[in-house]
Amino acid sequence: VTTTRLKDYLPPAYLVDSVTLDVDIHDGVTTVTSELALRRNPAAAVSDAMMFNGEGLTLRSLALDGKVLDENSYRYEDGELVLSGLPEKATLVSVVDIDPENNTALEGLYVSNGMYCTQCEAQGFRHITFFPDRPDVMSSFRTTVRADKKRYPLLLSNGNPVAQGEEGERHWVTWEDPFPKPCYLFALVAGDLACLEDVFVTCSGREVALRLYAEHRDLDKLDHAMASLKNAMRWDEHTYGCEYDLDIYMIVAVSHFNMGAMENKGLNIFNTACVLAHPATTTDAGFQRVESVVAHEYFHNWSGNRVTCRDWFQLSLKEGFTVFRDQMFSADMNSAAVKRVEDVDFLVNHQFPEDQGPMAHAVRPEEFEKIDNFYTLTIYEKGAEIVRMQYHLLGAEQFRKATDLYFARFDGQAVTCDDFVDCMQEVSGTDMGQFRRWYSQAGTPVLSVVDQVAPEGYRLTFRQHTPPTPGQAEKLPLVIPVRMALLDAQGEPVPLDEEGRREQVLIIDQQEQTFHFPVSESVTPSLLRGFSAPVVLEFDYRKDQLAALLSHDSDGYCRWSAAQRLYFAAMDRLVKGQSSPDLEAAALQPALEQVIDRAGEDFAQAALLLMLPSEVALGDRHSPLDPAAVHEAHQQLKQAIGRALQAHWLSLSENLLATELQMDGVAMGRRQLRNLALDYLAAGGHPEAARIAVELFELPLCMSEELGALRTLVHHGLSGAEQALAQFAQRWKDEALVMDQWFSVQASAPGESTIDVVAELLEHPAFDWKVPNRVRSVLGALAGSNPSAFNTPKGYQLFAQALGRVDALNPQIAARIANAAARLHRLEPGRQQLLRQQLQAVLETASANLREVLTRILS
Ligand code: BAL
Ligand code: ZN
Repeated sequence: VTTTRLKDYLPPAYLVDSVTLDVDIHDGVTTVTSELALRRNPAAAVSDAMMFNGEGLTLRSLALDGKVLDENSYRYEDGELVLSGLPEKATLVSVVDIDPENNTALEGLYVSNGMYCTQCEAQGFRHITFFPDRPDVMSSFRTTVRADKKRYPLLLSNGNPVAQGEEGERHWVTWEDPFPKPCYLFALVAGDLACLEDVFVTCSGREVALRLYAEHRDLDKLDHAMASLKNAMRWDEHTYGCEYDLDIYMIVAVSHFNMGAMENKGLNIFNTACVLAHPATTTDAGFQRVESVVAHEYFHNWSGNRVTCRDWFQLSLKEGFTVFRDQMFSADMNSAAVKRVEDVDFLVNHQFPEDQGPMAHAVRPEEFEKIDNFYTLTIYEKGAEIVRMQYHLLGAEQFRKATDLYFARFDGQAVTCDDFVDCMQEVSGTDMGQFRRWYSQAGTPVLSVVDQVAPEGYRLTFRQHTPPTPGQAEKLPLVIPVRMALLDAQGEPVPLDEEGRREQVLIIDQQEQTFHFPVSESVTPSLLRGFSAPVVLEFDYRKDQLAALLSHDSDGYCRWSAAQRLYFAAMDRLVKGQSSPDLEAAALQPALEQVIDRAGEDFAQAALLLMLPSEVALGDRHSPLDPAAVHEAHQQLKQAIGRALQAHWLSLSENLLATELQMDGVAMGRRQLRNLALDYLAAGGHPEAARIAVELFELPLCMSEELGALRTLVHHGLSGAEQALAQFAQRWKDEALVMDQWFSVQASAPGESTIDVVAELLEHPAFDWKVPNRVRSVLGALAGSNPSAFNTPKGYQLFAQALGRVDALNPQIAARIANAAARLHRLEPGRQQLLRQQLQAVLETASANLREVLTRILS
């Protein structure tokens, strides 16, 4: 195992100014010829030796400046080819054979449903040819793809097509990408695909051909991605002044894909799940995901491709920034308040737990074994929060000046997170020194707040503390912006100072700070508005204060957070046996009724406020964790709320029914609330629930309705569930993405007995260990969102065995799924021991990817 460390970074000895690739695809063997124009790097220490990465390549020949190299003139071992005695400039030609047909790891060049495609980020290019596979080597690429004409009529690569020809039954196309890029942005596709074509006219009047490719049967599922792409292109021009630069923009949908999508220059490759959308087959959440992922990959054209990362420790430079950009885009396209709550919900329920576990790392980590394991929520989501804080600290106008400077100064370069913050600092004149700790310090800060009403006014005292994380025991104070207001008895913000401002941003940059406000009445603090910093906020709210925040606060996040606090407190008491479910539901009822009464203002927001935090999130509050007790408490509260408000759930289930399909935000919000109401109705054991669910299932307007009904039937074991599952499978057997949902609904049904269902699903003829989406739909659902089934002896055993099987095919996916076991150290001793034994058995044969994750979990 080799550990790569940030402190050891050295610039490459040689640069590759240009690459000419020839990829000759034949059944059983693909031959790659590459010609690299090497030049000594003036920014590196003088050396005549250069290292090229190459893995799984069958080397046929190497030639330097036209002279064939014999085996004594280079060293090739452990995936590294080293050449010494290189002149100032040289041309290296290599010829290698590769085997894409048997590439189940899905890195480099591989085959998906008869189509050749690539995934090179982070280190896939080394599986295609010899190359310095590091992001700070940026080259212009000229790529020729050759293949059988009939079977692969479409031959794509980055940039613009510049030549093509035919040779008997074969043909070839040459592509040229004029923008220097690192090899992780290289892409190639050879296949027989359908195309949806459109045109976008950029702000300077250039016409860009937009081409979205998918299998012929999926051509009718590309319209939403196309609309999203055009919206994203326009938005980036308006918001960031970023104009698209090539003549063509292509997206290709691929069924076998490790990630969601990939931003290869001019030729994005997408997991079908993130690009195909049709109301009949895609849920509303799926539509929103397509919109945001299409935008995300498009935005990378500037934040990632034109300006890229110097090394992989800087991954959040492009990912955090680009997630922030896609979040703001989706907020502009939809309801900003709802979007913010959804993003915060995701962060606090998934990234915060990562910070509490063995995989905790800084947004700019110090070291890694396999970089693939660092495509994490911390890099992406926390990274986005750090950019968001800078946006708010500077204000929209200054922030735009800073990003203008960033793009102008570093265009065509590979840079660092510090370079990004430097631009913020330079433009604003603010010292960002302490702020930079957000990049280097791992863990979620806890901000404890107490208030005091004194004769001279109201006081808030803040104390910050970041718990230790693996390898980082000592923590320093961070800069924490706290947007806040003080609400009077009517829920109105009171003036906070002589100028009469009713909202302020307090900057907490020391361990402890107190702020005074000239307020004498009794107030409720509305803190961290808009979730102004990624911290855990502790304040001992009274129940009536939380109810008041939930009812009156104008800030969407604070309303949601108040609801979460109420739910968690109720369930915590149930876990500890301190209360009864009916008492808790009765106490919550008035506040929930207020939300329901106002649901018409924003259905989606109402649904977010009425939804209980997940069982996993509840479990994260209890240590040692007894998942069975947590499951019981969660079920009990849900059932009691189902009973207490059953008249509301019934009327929402019936009255929000639409008669005609609409796909706008309001219609989606209605469906979301309606599905939730139906779920509560079923949880409360209402006799009408099964009838309503079956009716909806029989005649749905769209997949959100159909799947919502199916989920309610299956998760509550209602009569008709078995038949609905059979019917659904029959109806959708040819739609892989819909069948993923069929698998996932069953694997996530709460309760211990689901583990037997999962065992059967893994044996189902439609289950395929080689398709990441299918594997995730069962194993991801089980381990990530079904704690009552997962945390059983059988659950652990099945999980571990499956992990080993996935790992033998696809190490990246195995490692990702293994992260679900990261709560091991929180479990009660009995389960902890069982899970540990199972994981240890897998460790013995684990790939490097899986080993890194398991070793951390088991340490
Ligand atoms: N760069 C990997 C996929 C993404 O974040 O866009
Ligand atoms: Zn990205």
